[in-house]
Amino acid sequence: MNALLSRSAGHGRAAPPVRLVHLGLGNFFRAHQCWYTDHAPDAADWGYAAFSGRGGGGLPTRLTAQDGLYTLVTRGAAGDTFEVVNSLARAHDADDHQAWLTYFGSPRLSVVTLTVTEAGYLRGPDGGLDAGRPEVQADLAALRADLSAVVRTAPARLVAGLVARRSAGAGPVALVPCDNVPGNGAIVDRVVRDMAHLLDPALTDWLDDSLTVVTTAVDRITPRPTPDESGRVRQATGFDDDCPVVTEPFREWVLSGRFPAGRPGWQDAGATFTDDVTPYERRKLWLLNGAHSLLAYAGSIRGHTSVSQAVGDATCRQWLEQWWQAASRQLDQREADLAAYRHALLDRFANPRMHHQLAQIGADGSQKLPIRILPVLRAERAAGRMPTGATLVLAAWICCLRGLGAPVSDVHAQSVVPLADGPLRDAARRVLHDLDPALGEDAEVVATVWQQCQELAGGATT
Ligand code: CS2
Repeated sequence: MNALLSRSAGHGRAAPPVRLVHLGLGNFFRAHQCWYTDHAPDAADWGYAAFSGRGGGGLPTRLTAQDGLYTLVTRGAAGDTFEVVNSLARAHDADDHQAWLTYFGSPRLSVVTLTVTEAGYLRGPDGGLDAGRPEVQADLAALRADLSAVVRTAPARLVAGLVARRSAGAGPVALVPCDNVPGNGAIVDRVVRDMAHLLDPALTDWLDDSLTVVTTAVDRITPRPTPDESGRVRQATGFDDDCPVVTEPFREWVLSGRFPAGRPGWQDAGATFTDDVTPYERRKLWLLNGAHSLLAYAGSIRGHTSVSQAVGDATCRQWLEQWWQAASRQLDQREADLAAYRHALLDRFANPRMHHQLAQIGADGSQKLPIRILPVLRAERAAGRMPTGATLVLAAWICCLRGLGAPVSDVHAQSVVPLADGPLRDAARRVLHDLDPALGEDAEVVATVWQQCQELAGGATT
């Protein structure tokens, strides 16, 4: 008979002591930060307590039933490898706020990592915390009444934890955002300080002394697992695992910043520590994520459902090369290094065993395109060029908003879908204007996007 993963049955090792907290317990965290921690030479000293974000979907309960253990399936083009990851000591629901506060109040806690998505930071147009939002107001009111009240937004949860830490005299701590957005450290620093200031301006001095915020670039393609994954794990390992994670062999973690209370030896597990993550971050966001978005929209319009299918289509490949040419012109690395990176990306994308769904990548274009595509488009326009590889991504997104290709799933669907409605040229101008007013006013960009929308719609297979 098969057995559910459990530490007492000898699967995995003893749970390491909790010295790390994570907010945003999901597949990426388990394939990335947990994996690096488990592969550090001092892994036995560093355990994670992870909390689900909004809508945890029962994952903490399933993980707790397995003592925090889970199988990481590393899916190469030639086959799978299976390993039980040991670093997750405790898994908690988002609402388990007392546990959150208790960890923050412990001097053993050294590092808090985060994957809450860009939308989770609740930023307003000036980049700071959008204090006018009802959920921010609700959390502030709750904290003003009771500092240990249950709060729901990421900034409020962090500030509540930091207040508990200050009260307990538990010492300094590092926050390590691992969201796929440029300058994630500065973003978190700003919203945490904004929230803290609104709650109690006197917190600022303590934050100056006791909080460091690290900036990171993260990479590991981790598709949503399919329901048959547990069956494959059982067959290969003999374990019952209710929540395995599937990921690719490649991984990258680049970090910049200070860890005043220590950290695991992540560098010995392959993480890179540097003074400036910007070159890594841009290369990844533009060449990998920009290409992903291109394939998600243009590839789905051509009838494909997965990245590997789309990248096997000569037309998509041609568009991909056009995008990469434009993006590479704006990157500082040596051309040979960029060529090698693109070559490796093609192998990663073409992995036929990954089944990375275009619909998953196409979600939240309103959040992703401004950081993946627009910096390149703006820089190319400023240099007097028309980067058709960049405009095509926007054209394909507009077509999807109009009902072709990948279904729309976007935090801002309510405002953005109506913009894409009506006569095509006006729709294109409105969507571009909403992304960046200067783009909506650039007649050549509007004309190019309009033309590309027509071509895409003409060749659509769905
Ligand atoms: C993808 C990313 O869903 C998406 O938007 O582009 O999740 C991508 O797979 C990761 O950034 C890879 O590290």
